[in-house]
This record gives sequence, structure tokens and C-alpha cells, in this order.
Amino acid sequence: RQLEAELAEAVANNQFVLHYQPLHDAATSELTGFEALVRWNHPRLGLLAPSEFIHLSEETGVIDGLGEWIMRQACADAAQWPLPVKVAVNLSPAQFKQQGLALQVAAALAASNLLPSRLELEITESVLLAHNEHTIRTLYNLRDLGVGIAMDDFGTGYSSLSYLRSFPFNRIKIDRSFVSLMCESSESRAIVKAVADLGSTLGMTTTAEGVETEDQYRLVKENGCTDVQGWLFGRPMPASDLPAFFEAPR
Ligand code: G
Ligand code: G
Ligand code: MN
Ligand code: NA
Repeated sequence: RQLEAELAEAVANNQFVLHYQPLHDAATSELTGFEALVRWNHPRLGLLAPSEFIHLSEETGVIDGLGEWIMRQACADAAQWPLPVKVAVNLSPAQFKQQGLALQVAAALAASNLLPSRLELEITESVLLAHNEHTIRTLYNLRDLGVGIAMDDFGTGYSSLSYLRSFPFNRIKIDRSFVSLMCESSESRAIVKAVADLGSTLGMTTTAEGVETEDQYRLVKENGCTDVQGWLFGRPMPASDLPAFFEAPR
């Protein structure tokens, strides 16, 4: 497979780029951070989305080097942003299989001189599916660095609630599928409210993902979400676009 061979060389060939999507405080709509979203700038195929290569990178082990590059680049970029703006970085379940993930994150923080409190790691329920001791220990090692840990795409997995018990997350990110139906579905509104209440009770912030309209924004606020992300506030954009964004927030 040609793509597989090219992927194996892509980190060394400097072909990955990070785009950043803004995160905002729900109540004030103030900019609070950016989520890093990786793209592969493929020489023939152009800019490829993660769905076109993350799975292959996990199967082939490329994710180890790629994940390390993403962590270092995201921390280095964020260190240039005005204070308290944070960066959120997605971690693949495969990255938890490697030894020393926490050491890798610590090294990226040290190299960039980024305060740990300005980094948040996003994991999906699938990380906890195996639910083994190594995964849980790694999560605690990461937390001990002082970084935030968010449960991503909440509500799309199998037994979400038991995962909230396995580890004290700082944040729950409510999947876009619930947010996108809020205007027409009272069930979706009730689910978002229940998750926001649960987060509040457990001492976790709650981000509504995929907010595309003012009506959705109003509803997620009314139902208790503390933070928002979505096209209403901004699409993922290259790091070079961010300075203009700092000057002209929403
Ligand atoms: O950027 P896009 O909107 O296509 O993101 C799609 C999905 O790809 C995200 O929801 C996320 O799960 C995954 N993804 C994006 N960037 C990264 C990354 O840097 N690391 C990992 N592991 N997954 C990512
Ligand atoms: O990590 P995660 O799986 O949450 O990645 C977020 C994904 O959701 C990215 O692929 C991003 O491009 C996408 N996304 C972010 N905001 C919106 C939105 O408002 N609408 C839609 N349709 N997709 C969004
Ligand atoms: Mn995410
Ligand atoms: Na998500």
C-alpha cells in the first residue's frame, strides 16, 4: 500500500500540520483556547483529514511518532499565544499502549516552556474500554503533571457513565450529535441538561461541541453547558490565522 509507506515517512518529511478550532466560555463568549486538529499535507492528494489517516497510523504504529510530533507542535504553538489561552490535544487510544506517554507529554511541556495548566488532553471512551491498570495509571500520571483531562465525544460510546467513575475528568465534551438536534428535540435538550448537571455535580466543566447557530448557543447555555465550540465561533484554521483571531474575537 503506497499510502502506508508514505505515512511512515510523513513525520520525517514534515508533512503534518495542525489546525486550531476556537473554544469559548459559554456565559461570556470569551475565547478560552483552541483544539488542535491534525491534517496531512500530502504531496499528491492535498490536505487530508484525520479520518483518512489516523486509523492507518494507529494500525501501523505511526501514531507513536505522529502523536509525539502533535504534542510538541501544539505546546510550542500555544506557548506563543496570549496568556491564559489554552490548547486541547486529542490522544488516540493507541497512544496509551506505549510506555512513557506521560514522560512524552512532560518533555513537550518542558521543551516549549508551556504551563501545564494551559494544556488539556482529550480522550474518548474507547481509551477506557480496555480499562486496564496501565491505562488508569497513565491517566493519573498525566493528571499529576498538572494538565487537564477531558472526556471527548461524550454520549456516543457504550457505557459512558461508568467511565466517569473510572477517572476524575476535568471536563466532559458533549458530542455534536446531541447539540445539533437540540432545537427540534426535547429529548436532546434533556440529555444535554442532564450531562451538564452531572458534570457540575462531579466538579467538571461541560463543553457543547458543534454549536452552529445562535439558537443552539442559547439552548446549550440555558441547559447549563459552561463552554462552547463549533462553527458559530470558528472553524479549524491554520496557526498562522490565529493572531488576527486574538485581536478580533467573536
Ligand atoms: O479535524 P476533524 O474535524 O476532521 O477531526 C476529526 C476527528 O479526528 C476528531 O474528532 C478527532 O477525534 C480526530 N483527530 C483530529 N486531530 C487529532 C489528533 O491530533 N490526534 C488524534 N489522535 N486524533 C485527532
Ligand atoms: O475531537 P473531535 O472528535 O471532537 O473533533 C471535532 C470534530 O468536529 C472536528 O472534525 C471538527 O471539524 C468538527 N466540528 C467542529 N465544530 C463543528 C460544527 O460546528 N459542526 C460540524 N458539523 N462539525 C464540527
Ligand atoms: Mn476532540
Ligand atoms: Na468530539
